[in-house]
Amino acid sequence: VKVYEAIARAFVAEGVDTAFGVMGDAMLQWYASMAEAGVRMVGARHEAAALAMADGYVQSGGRLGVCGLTAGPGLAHGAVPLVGAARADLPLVVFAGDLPAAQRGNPAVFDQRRVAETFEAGFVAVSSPASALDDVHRAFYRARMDRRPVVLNAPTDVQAAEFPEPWSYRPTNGLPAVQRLGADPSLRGAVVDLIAASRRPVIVAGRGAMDSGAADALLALAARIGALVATTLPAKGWLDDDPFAVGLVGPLRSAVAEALFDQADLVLAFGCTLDRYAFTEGGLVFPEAKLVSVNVDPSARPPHTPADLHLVADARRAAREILLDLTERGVKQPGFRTEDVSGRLRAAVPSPSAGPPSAPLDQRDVMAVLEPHLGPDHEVVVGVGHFFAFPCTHLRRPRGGRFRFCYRSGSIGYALPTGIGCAAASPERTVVVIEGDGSLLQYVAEIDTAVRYGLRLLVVVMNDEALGAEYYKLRNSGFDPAHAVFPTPSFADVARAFGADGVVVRDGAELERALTHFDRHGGVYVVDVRVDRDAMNDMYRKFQRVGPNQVPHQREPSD
Ligand SMILES: Cc1ncc(C[n+]2csc(CCOP(=O)(O)OP(=O)(O)O)c2C)c(N)n1
Repeated sequence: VKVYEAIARAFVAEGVDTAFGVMGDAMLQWYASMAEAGVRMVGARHEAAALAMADGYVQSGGRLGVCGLTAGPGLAHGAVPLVGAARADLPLVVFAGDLPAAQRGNPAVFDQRRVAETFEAGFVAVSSPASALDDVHRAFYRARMDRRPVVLNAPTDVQAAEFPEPWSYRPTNGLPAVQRLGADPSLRGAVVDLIAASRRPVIVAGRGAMDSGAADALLALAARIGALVATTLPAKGWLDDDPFAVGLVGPLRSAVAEALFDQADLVLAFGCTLDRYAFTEGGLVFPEAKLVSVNVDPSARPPHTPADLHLVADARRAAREILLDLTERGVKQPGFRTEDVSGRLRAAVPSPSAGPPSAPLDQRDVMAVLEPHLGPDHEVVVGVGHFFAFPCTHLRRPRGGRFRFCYRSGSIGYALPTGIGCAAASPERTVVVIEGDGSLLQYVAEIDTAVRYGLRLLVVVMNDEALGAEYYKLRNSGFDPAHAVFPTPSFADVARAFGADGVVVRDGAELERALTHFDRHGGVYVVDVRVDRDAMNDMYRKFQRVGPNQVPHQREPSD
């Protein structure tokens, strides 16, 4: 048995049944050994896309992801989604074939350790045939326990050596993923004091709270202390059933939330990294409030927003324990939960997009037509660009369904591959990718991958025939925005060329017909929606100080 086969067997022992990658000299025997051991190998067309697929697979399936990349340009191509996965705390093992040191001068020799370090991933080298399984074990252990991508560097000379039998491997997949750390009781006491002294508290829940299953605990706590309930973007819509839910924090917060947040005197942030987008971008979100952070791992990335108190604890456990403390001390207060606030949240907010859908479509209207097509089995993957704000502000999360975002490296282009990873992880669901035209063209070849693996995938292209983000920024800085206008091909033709299907739509009725077609027929379907290039999103309006906040309050999702 060669070392690459022994390693592939260890991956299988770790419970890996699907992996993503692009083959190359430095890892093709491992790739083939994985396939022959029964692993579904999803061969992408580009390494960055392969890694983004693994990211989507982890996000959607909640399981560790695996990606195999070759030496030199292989891993380097994957660098940007690697940093995205690192910042999203995703457990991933990247099998990175490498050339032996003796091959210096070969163009495919890149320093993989430095790539991993620069792009914030862990690094484990397979240093000898005898240590190979220990090295694999270390990579999986660190990926799972640190919740981060780990580059498993495997030089070809070590891979091709005979494995010194016997093969014996103790997998890490039985390790408990969630450990419910409790908070230090005296610090908890300090939080209870802050709550008792507060009049207008807000609970902000992030992805960590969602992962810990803290919904009931947080809503019970919020009810007792009279808190408004808000979420960060990754948890968008998660708690919207609560009558005092006010939607997102950050620059996409609604007008009514913004006015209420201005009055908040205490924020309890559960499972949030306190990043700049959620709390400070576009002006302080909670200008008057004390801030308490509850997070299992406060050291992963230092918070951008300073908190007054950090509880190192699991969100669900901490919320329950704080609630018990409050009950014991007899603290119960109306806080923000008054008739007045309730009335403001129930008041209808007129949609700023006017009248019947007409060409070119306003992106808000696209969301309105799309929303009734989404149900509990839908996962909506949103890319990066000017269009990004529209699903955030004008599309509600389907009850039970999910949003997935791919903004953590700041890169455009990853919604399609991330969606492919989601679809591979969760074939029982329907993945809807919302992507810009410029972004989609970066990894458009992955339509081929989606077709080859027979996925069910709807791609909604918000096609303004421009790099819309740049279009507005050029205009704002006094340049001709036409520099950012790029006519596109018909994405319906592009889809058909890859063996998928698609349609170009220019008004609401055509969009409705296209979505109904996909609901009935499935497959990989690309809807090229021609949208109004000049309808600015609310985030840009905010950053460019164009009039008052018009983001509507999104009430609980429809059934
Ligand atoms: C890799 C990368 N290149 C460039 C950018 C800068 N950028 C941000 S948004 C954007 C426009 C994307 O265009 P499109 O996908 O059509 O969406 P739109 O902004 O038009 O809605 C660009 C080029 C980036 N974020 N990442």
